[in-house]
Amino acid sequence: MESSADEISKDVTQRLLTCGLDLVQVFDIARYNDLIADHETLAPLPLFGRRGALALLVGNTKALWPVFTQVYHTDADLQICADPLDAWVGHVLKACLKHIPAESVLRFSHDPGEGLVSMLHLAQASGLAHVGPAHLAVHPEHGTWIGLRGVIVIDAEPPVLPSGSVTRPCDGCDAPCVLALETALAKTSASEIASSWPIWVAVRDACPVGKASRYSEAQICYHYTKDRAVLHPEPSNV
Ligand code: B12
Repeated sequence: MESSADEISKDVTQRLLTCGLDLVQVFDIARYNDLIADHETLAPLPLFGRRGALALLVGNTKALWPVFTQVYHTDADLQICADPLDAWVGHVLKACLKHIPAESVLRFSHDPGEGLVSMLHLAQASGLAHVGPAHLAVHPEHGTWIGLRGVIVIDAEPPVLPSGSVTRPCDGCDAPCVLALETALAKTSASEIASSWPIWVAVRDACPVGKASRYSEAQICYHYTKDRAVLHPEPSNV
């Protein structure tokens, strides 16, 4: 008998939570396919011959950092990876897939080329977050302080969810993030973020939502610069 969306998503959510991947949004992947239908460079995700299919969007808040740095500290293989965070997320999600009792497809935020998925469109389609004017997903509780890691699409019936609109935390906001983004773009090109990251952090800080969810300085520094010096679990870095 086919496992229900509820059973599968509860099990996956629990497994990922212990790995610091504390945002799991259950939805119907048909909503993403509809949203990107007219997009020139994005391809639809599989429906397994169904009208809709169960999907789990996986992300994180600041909860990821202490878990990840602890694992990094004790895992020699991870320490020699080109991108340890992407590698670890890959390991965790692939391990999780083995427990799903149906055919599944996994896509990562860092997948390039033909495998590219738009995490911002996924955030919007799933209802996890609203895409704000500074091209960032804005979560109703955590604001811009979330990472979006991957999506699992499963050959199972999708949940029956209300078709109502996503919570839109940007509605009624005078969008201070736009000025911060324009300031950052005036000073650097987007490809130079690592060398001028504080002015890019200001784009996130400008958002009035989710201030309490701001990442630690070490987590911020790592995400913008990939500086491994901050990958240590000392109390000052978590
Ligand atoms: C490429 C990319 C970038 C490029 C964008 C270049 C461009 N002009 O498109 C650059 C290097 C600038 C960038 C910067 C950053 N990014 Co980025 N990026 C991505 C990535 C890998 C792919 C985006 C993409 O191509 N989408 C598909 C295309 C086809 O969609 P699109 O509709 O055409 O374009 C979207 C984006 O490109 C963006 N966009 C379009 N034009 C511009 C212009 C500028 C200046 C920026 C910043 C963005 C932007 O908004 C569009 C709406 O969805 C995604 C992960 C993913 N797989 O989605 C992360 C992602 C969107 N980035 C993310 C982050 C966090 C950042 C940074 C804060 C740096 C960092 N890693 O910490 C900065 C600053 C962003 C900001 N707004 O302040 C997060 C967003 C989290 C959130 N809360 O929303 C994502 C989801 C990665 C993740 N693991 O979580 N990024």
